[in-house]
This record gives sequence, C-alpha cells and structure tokens, in this order.
Amino acid sequence: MARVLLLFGLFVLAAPASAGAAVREYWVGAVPTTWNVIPNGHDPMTHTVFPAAERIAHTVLYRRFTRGWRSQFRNDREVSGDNDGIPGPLLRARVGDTILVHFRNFDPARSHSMHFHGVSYAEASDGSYVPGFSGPGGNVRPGKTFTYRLQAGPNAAGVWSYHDHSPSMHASISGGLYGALSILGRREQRPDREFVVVFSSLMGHQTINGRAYLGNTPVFHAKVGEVVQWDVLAIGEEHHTFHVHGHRWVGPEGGVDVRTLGPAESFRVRWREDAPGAWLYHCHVEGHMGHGMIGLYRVSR
Ligand SMILES: [Cu+2]
Repeated sequence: MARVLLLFGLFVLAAPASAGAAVREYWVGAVPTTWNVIPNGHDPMTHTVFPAAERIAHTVLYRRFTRGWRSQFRNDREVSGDNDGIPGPLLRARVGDTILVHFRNFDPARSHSMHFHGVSYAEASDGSYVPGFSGPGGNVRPGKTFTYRLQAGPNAAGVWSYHDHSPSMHASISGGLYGALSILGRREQRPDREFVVVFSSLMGHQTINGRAYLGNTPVFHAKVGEVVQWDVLAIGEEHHTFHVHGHRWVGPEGGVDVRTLGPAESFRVRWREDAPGAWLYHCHVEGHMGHGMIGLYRVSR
C-alpha cells in the first residue's frame, strides 16, 4: 500500500502542475444601481413598515457581463436565490486554475477596483490602492478597464470574498461592492445546491445578500437526500454568527451549529440534507437578527 501511495505521489509530482487546469475568464463591471434593501417594505415579525427613504439606496454594485462586455446577465438564481447584485457575481474555479477577471468601472464619479482573498497573484493584480506604490489595478478610474490575473493555488479550495480596495473602498463596501469566489478542489464533486450567504449591513439594516427581514432575504430550497453547500461570508465592521435551525455539522472539535465570522472571514460547510421543513437561518447576534439578518430555508421531501 505504501509503495502504491509512493508511486502515486511520484506520478503527481512528475505530472505538470497545470494538468487539467483551466483558464477561466470573467467580465465584471462596477455599475451604478438603485438597490432596495427591503423590497416589500416591512418586517413581518414586528409589523414595522419602512418608508422608501429608509430602504432604497443609490449605490454601485458588481455585475457580471458576457464576453467582451456585450450585455449584463443575472446571476444564477439556483446558486444563491435572491442574488442579483449583492453580493456581486459568484466567480467559480477549481484548484490549479488561472482566473482572469476583466474589470470595468462604469461609475462616472469615483475610482473602484477588485481585491481578491484566497488566491495568489503578482503585485500588479492585488487591486489595492497604496499611495505612491500601486499601479492602475488599485485605482481603476471612471470608464477604465483592468484585468486581474489570479491563480487558485493548492490551498485555495473554499469560499473567499472579493471587494473594492480603491481609494473609495470604505464607502463602496458599505454600499455593497463585494462578492464571493467559490473554488472547488481539482476533482471535488459539485454539490447539488450551493447557497451563498453574505452577512453585512446597508442603510443601517443588518443584511443577508443586501436584503433585510423575512420575506426580503433569500429563501433557499433543497430536497431531502441532496448535498447542500453553504458558502458563508462576513463583510464590514462586525462579527456575525451563522446558525441554521434543525441542522448541525461536524467541525474540528465535534458537533457545531453556530459558527462565528469576523470581517472578511468566510467558511464553507456541506451536508447531505435529511431534515424536511421550513427552517430559519440567521445571524445569532440578537440585535442583528432583530434588524433584519434572518432568512428562510425550505427543505422538501
Ligand atoms: Cu450578525
């Protein structure tokens, strides 16, 4: 057995590092947009009604475009449910891949950029503005385009955030200019369902994917027997605690049903679904839950 493993190891070492790896290209724009944090205008738990001025933001969001900027398309609703602007497009790859992200700034008012967690890149593709040091990738001016060249290295499997890191980063992130990178292992099976959950805040509400309160936040769907994958991220100023009713999973120290995330932290968890019902998922910081950070997860037989 040891010899077989050794031979296998030699084979892997001898194989070119890029064997089977792909080059994945995405076109992503920063686009001025109107965003409604509470589309139905109310919180059904407390019967609070929110006027338009407390829930509609004029902001800038990442949008995915077809090759060569021909047109915008909506994100895959099967992946994230209510996911059409916050977070930005889910960018997918596998370990070993090269990822080219062509970024264009459609905001006439301010510079923007894209900075990626979890992957490797040369300094020019860092996407961060460093006065006196950084190049155009950290400060993409209105109307300009920049291509970030990223490598999904051996430890890149998982879910990672990306966000604006230009001179406008604080205001831009507060307005929803962030998204997720989803990276599978070289030969890892895709799950049957992939749910992206980003905890953040917008206009004073505590949001999941830019929405607040039940009836507005994403409703995720699965069937008993399916492998579901939750890609959970926190962006912004606060810590959040991810909790799904009726479910638990195994972490390094045993069973888990709440997981804490600080700003820019992320984690991925999978299970095979075995619990039919209409379940809550939410941040368990009570004040966050009360200000909108709560959603519904529906599992059918
Ligand atoms: Cu929270």
